[in-house]
Amino acid sequence: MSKIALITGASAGFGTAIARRFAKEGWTLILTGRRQDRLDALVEEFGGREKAFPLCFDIRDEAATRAALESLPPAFSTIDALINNAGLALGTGPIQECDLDQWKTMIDTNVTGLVTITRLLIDGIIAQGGLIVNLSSIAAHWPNRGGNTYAGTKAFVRQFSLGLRSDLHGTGVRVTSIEPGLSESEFTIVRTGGSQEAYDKLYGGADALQPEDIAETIHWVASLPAHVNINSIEIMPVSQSWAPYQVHRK
Ligand code: 8X3
Repeated sequence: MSKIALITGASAGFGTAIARRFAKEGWTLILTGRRQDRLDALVEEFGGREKAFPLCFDIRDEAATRAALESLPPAFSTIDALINNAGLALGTGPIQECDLDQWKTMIDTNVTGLVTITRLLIDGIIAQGGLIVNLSSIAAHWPNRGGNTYAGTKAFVRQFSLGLRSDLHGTGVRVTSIEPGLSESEFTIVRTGGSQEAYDKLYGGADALQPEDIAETIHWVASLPAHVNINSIEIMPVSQSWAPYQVHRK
């Protein structure tokens, strides 16, 4: 019987690429997201509802998350891998210019949504001796201007992942924090409120990471022998590195 992976945020970017990579290796998938049409198209692509099951809900909504998981058919009830990919960045400005509602949306999605679905699925994952992969970011380690709340949510994701490992000691469950840098996906369009100009400015000539690079990494993590746990992986495109400290002079 093929293994089952639940991928959150499967309707775009990293999530879609991860779904395609796992489907290629014969995994059965549960695809979550907010856009039913995109989920349905993926289900079709992967061979119909025996291979992939769509769950359309907003991960910020606990009741909707519970109801969606409870609606899973029996054939999809044993989840071997939870890929917590759903998340977003909103805004690039400094703290004194930020919109508080955007911050709350990031916290509700990247932090509250992630811990909620993890808590709801953890007993099943333990029973399967399964795997949890959480999408963090290089922003979890390296402060950058305009990162503020987004970076904070991703630092949470990394530390939550390491904490899960400690708590799940002895269960056989594996947990990995994936920490990508500059990556080309819908992420930036969302972050900049749909600005193609900002997208082109960020990615032009950068040869950024592609969703397929992240999907390949996560599939590698999942395919390692059961006794191997990758705690965290920080990944940048070759074109990205660090800058010096900034000093404000009078
Ligand atoms: C975002 C990473 O490099 O775009 O998670 O700031 S970067």
